[in-house]
Amino acid sequence: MTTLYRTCPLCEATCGIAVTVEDGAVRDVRGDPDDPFSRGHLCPKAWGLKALHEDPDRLRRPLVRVDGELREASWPDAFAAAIDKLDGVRQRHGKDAVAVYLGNPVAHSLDALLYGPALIRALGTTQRYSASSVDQLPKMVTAALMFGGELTVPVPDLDRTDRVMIFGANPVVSNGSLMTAPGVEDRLKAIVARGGQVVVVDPRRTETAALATEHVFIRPGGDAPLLLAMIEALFADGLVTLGAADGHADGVDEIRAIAARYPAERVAAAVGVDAATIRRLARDHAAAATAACYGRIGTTAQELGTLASWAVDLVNVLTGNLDRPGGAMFADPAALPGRHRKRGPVRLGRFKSRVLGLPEAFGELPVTTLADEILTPGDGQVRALLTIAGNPLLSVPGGGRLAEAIASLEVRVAVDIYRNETTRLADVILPPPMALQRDHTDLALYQLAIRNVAKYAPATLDREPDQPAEWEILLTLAKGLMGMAAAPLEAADDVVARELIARELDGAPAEIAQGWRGDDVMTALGDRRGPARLIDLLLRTGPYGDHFRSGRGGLSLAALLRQPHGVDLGPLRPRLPGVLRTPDGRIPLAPAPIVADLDRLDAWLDRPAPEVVLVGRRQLRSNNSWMHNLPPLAKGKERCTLRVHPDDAARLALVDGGQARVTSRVGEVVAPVEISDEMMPGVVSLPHGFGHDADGARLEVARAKPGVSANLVTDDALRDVSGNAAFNGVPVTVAPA
Ligand SMILES: Nc1nc2c(c(=O)[nH]1)N[C@H]1C(S)=C(S)[C@@H](COP(=O)(O)OP(=O)(O)OC[C@H]3O[C@@H](n4cnc5c(=O)[nH]c(N)nc54)[C@H](O)[C@@H]3O)O[C@H]1N2
Ligand SMILES: Nc1nc2c(c(=O)[nH]1)N[C@H]1C(S)=C(S)[C@@H](COP(=O)(O)OP(=O)(O)OC[C@H]3O[C@@H](n4cnc5c(=O)[nH]c(N)nc54)[C@H](O)[C@@H]3O)O[C@H]1N2
Ligand code: SF4
Ligand SMILES: [Mo]
Repeated sequence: MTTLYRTCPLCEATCGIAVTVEDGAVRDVRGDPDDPFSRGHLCPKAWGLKALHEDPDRLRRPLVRVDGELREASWPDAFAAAIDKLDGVRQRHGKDAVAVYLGNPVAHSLDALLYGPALIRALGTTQRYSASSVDQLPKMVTAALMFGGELTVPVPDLDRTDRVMIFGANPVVSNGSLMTAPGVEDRLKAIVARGGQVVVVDPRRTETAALATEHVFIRPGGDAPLLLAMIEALFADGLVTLGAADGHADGVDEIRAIAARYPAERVAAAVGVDAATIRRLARDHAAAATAACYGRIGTTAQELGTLASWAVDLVNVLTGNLDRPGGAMFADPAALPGRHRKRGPVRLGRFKSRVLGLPEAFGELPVTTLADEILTPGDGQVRALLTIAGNPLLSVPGGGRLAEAIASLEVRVAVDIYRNETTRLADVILPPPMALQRDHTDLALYQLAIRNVAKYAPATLDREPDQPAEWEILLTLAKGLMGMAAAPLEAADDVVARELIARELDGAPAEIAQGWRGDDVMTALGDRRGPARLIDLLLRTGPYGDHFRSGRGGLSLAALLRQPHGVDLGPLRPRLPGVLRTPDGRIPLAPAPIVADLDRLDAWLDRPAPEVVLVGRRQLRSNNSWMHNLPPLAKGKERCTLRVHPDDAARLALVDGGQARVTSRVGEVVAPVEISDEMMPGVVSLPHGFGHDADGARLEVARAKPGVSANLVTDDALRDVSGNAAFNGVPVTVAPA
């Protein structure tokens, strides 16, 4: 038996785990007490890793559709089929006829993060989609416009703050998002224990609200007006101070003028919070020695997501809390692609979607319009879909129409570990190794961590015989689509490495690579291949790196591998103005594209509130749509329930344990009712990611408790200005079924 250390990749918390392995089987998964960040913390989902490894439904060999049936095939045959089919569509209909969708696990996969871009370039399509546009796109837009980078997102400095205001997040269950903080529940409790305040603003009295010092119900969608009213109160009471942002931020007067239009008394009724409370929240926030404002999926996946995300950071800036210990700070990760590169101004909407004319953001189109692009005939119609670690059929609003659309395609190829609701329709499924069978570091999440840490783990378990690594799968597809199927994989990997080296040297100060050229760096990186080589490069050229100098000390992959529990790089440090990547190195507080969206906010304020709206809910033993097939997580009582306030239940004649029919513009579902005064009256909550009764899927455990897909009811026409889906605040009618 050996125990190997790594990081759990199942959510954003990055808990260190100790995996005990015997004869290629997982004996045990425990929290790693020596992990400097998580110190042994673990949630029940980590156990899912053992179950995931053992799951007989998890795919280990590729499947290719022959005579209508998905059948096991050899890897070379499956690659050839995938490339041939995708290329066939390109030949017949052009490059834009192939759409690609990247799902959430990509953010947790080193392989996919580093090699996905090569595949996307090889596809050469503008039909690019990802789970970003059903998730955090509004925050990416505001971070890019205000701070110059779409992941330059300030995170609450939880361990030192006196007060955190949490809008539309339930970190006790989700374990934190756009805020990497293992053991977040304990960190929040510690704030309360040291006499600080945790304030939760949510239409549901959540598990996080239960430990908070204050919970405020808010009408879904009301965050932007509420926050602007808080800002108005800050100005009115003379409480605005810029702190560390002073001298770096522009547009304070414009913000004052904007906020003046939204006094608490104007927004109170619409947001469902009385004016005195709004004014007090502003005063309390300003009075705290340090404070941070934080918003998550309830503030992004809603109609006014960009405005809400912007207003969250405005409060951080205007209370002097941006970039101050205890406030909202920027992480400084050890490995970060493109760190030294100069950036031009962020331009959104460089191209538009074909059917609805929706603007691209960061090279992608909103996935809520994927069905339109598939179903609407004409030049540029999408005829093939490549999904990588995604289950859009259950994850994207208007799932009913999307299912029809995906079924109508000429070709579907999936890189996925399961034959699930989406991939059951595929012509080829290429299954990568599971999480424990690959190298891991958190390239994306350490950019959002509340402490700077670094860690790298090689694969804990062997792959199946013949099974390529995920990066090899992606790169094999890439070179095949570039007409270079016969070229050796090593050569393609060298091209990827050389490109990344060029990118990292671009703009890098001379001392970082001793003035070396790309060839010298390539040589210095030695024999490693795949993600390991690329991470070595990023570590060594980063702020803690060895800069390729022996004797300097500092990080390299070799140095990190000697510390299997990870390395603590200390609490977050102030980073203004160096962290700013805006063209003028300043913070524009009132970017024009955001300000222009205030018209929609005005309309929202004036619009009568629907009688009932639907919001989402996450659950500890679940992970979006894909961990419902793991027995230790799936056991227990029915979880796909509709939570309803007692007053609503009485009015709508719903009984606890009875069935309710939820109907929206686009569809309906029937779900069991749970009556609970944790809900705000007029708001019902249904988790997403269920609906596991589709024909042709291979998810036998999940099928036993299928639940229904919330996204049969959420409306693909409801969007934020960024294009992000608004599945919070969907008008619905609810009746007994
Ligand atoms: N109504 C409603 N809808 C929502 C949300 C909501 O709150 N409410 N939340 C949204 C959010 S925040 C998100 S992020 C999306 C998620 O949307 P998606 O990313 O589309 O869906 P997931 O359920 O995360 O599915 C992940 C897929 O990746 C596969 N997978 C798991 N591990 C790996 C791996 O290592 N490699 C590969 N190649 N595949 C792997 C799984 O089998 C599964 O098919 O859902 C969104 N949809
Ligand atoms: N256990 C578990 N952990 C997960 C996931 C999971 O599925 N299960 N998914 C992961 C993913 S992909 C993500 S993106 C994160 C998400 O992380 P969180 O954002 O923390 O997730 P949620 O629990 O969905 O919390 C959203 C909250 O917003 C509230 N809300 C809805 N509408 C509004 C609104 O208009 N305003 C306000 N203020 N609140 C509103 C909801 O009631 C809910 O409590 O979680 C990640 N972690
Ligand atoms: S909190 Fe997240 S990272 Fe930690 S064990 Fe649970 S799923 Fe894994
Ligand atoms: Mo997400």
